[in-house]
Amino acid sequence: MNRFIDLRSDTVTKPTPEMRQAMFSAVVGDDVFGEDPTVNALQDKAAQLLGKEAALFVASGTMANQLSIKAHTQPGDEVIIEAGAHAMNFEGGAGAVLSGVQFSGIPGKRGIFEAAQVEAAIRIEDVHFPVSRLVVIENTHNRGGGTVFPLPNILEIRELATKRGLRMHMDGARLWNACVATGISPAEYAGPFDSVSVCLSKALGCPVGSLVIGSKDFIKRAHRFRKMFGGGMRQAGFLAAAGIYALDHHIYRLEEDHRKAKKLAEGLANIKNLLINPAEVETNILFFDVSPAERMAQEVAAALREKGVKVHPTSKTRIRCVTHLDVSFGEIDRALSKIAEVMKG
Ligand code: TLP
Repeated sequence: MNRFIDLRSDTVTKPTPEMRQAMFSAVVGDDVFGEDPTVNALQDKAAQLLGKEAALFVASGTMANQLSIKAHTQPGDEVIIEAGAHAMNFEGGAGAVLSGVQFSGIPGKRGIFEAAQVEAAIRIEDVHFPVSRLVVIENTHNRGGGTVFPLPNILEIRELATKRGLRMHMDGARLWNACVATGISPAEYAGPFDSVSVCLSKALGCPVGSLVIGSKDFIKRAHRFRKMFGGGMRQAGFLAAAGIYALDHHIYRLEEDHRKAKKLAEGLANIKNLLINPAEVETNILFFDVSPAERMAQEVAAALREKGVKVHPTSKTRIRCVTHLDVSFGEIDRALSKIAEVMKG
């Protein structure tokens, strides 16, 4: 059988031969001593790209988010975040364990919320309440369906946050997709935030790596917590070299992944007994629902796997597909015909 068409996530992308070459020839040193020139170059490049003072290379998107939460808050603080956000739901309860914070999840429309909702969630000064400290925005929003957070909303939320003394963090695991979809630069998107996390390991082909980006003082605090969380790496330049290569060569091509997702969505819309609105597909993530067929997502995913297509069931009836570097337009066609076969029963 041919290799699997893997639509579970854009995290499955593998380094290209050129990226492997860049990794192979990286000049490295001990980053815990601050002496890895390739890590330093990646951090400088990322900070510059996002228009901030400094950046810190970390092992994962989870670590980037949780270090940011830790660096912005005190135990007992409350973090205002969208109810389906990754940092609240899919990071193993880390906010509670590592930072002692609680989350106030506000319902978004496919992950997007408004300043008025943040305002309603801010606690008044009273000993009974936790202290509202941080607003987290996920852009693009994973469970929302790869939705782009509109910049005007962000600017309104920033104005409110400044007035009410709140900090702002962006979970930009897929910020690159938002930038390519809108033409808004990473620096423009990052401007209103006190900190941003970005990932290199999603859709860009890197084996490992994320960055936390912010002011020099913030990064100094995050660096201390990275040490505490056990995340200091030594000759991490081999990984950072992949990141530099990805930032230079793999961002502009995300536009192709977005076209693949649209094509997949439009094809799915033609399959009976399956729910999807292709107009809602903004980037590389889409969800479809198999409830009209009275099928369970797990069972559909298992049947698809038998036919060489991997997808990600995310609830009883919802399935996620993500397009990326390692899936071609031809494979999208093949996946569509397999999905049609499986949905016929
Ligand atoms: N998301 C992964 C898995 O957790 C499911 C995926 O396949 O989408 N923020 C956002 C918005 C994310 O989507 C993810 C990863 C993370 C943070 C965490 O990144 P990692 O996996 O590097 O810790």
